[in-house]
Amino acid sequence: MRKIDYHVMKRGLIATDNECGDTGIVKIYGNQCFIGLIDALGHGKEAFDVAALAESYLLTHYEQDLTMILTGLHEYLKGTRGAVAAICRLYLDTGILKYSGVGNISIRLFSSRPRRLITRDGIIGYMIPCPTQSCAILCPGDICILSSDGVREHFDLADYPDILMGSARRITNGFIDQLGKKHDDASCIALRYGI
Ligand SMILES: [Mn+2]
Repeated sequence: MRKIDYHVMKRGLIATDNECGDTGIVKIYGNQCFIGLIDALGHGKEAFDVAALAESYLLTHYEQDLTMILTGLHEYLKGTRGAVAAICRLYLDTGILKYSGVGNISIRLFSSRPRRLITRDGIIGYMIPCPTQSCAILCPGDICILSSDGVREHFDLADYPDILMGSARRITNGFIDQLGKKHDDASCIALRYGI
């Protein structure tokens, strides 16, 4: 089983711990690793409350099939302002990464063939398409980054030559610090596979 280095970082628009509408979790169990990043609509206390609800749902259902988790989360968040989320399951022995998501959480792989993993449009708790699951494969050394729309997505790696270097903690810090937008909550999960 290959090792991973990961880190979850969030920064609220309003600088108090209980007012960030973004949240993320990583759970390792057996030879699998579940990763989830949530951005509740808007920001402040109301968004925080929805993000906390979503996080509690993921923490109790992360072993389920990904599409089942999104369907269940959608039901669970009905009546709230809603959220967007991306969830992944990484198989630590093979590098297989299954992923699914609704709304604009970005999932990117930095590897020999950097690419963006596409998820579907919608708002969890309000309206979602029938969730689907896709698959990618990580090779040792590859880095997977999940980020909310509070983190600038379009940038040239040549302008940030160090941003993928060092520990997962350092990488998340770089994404939030150097690419974080000033007018939204920002969050990022970095995972380096096979260290
Ligand atoms: Mn946002």
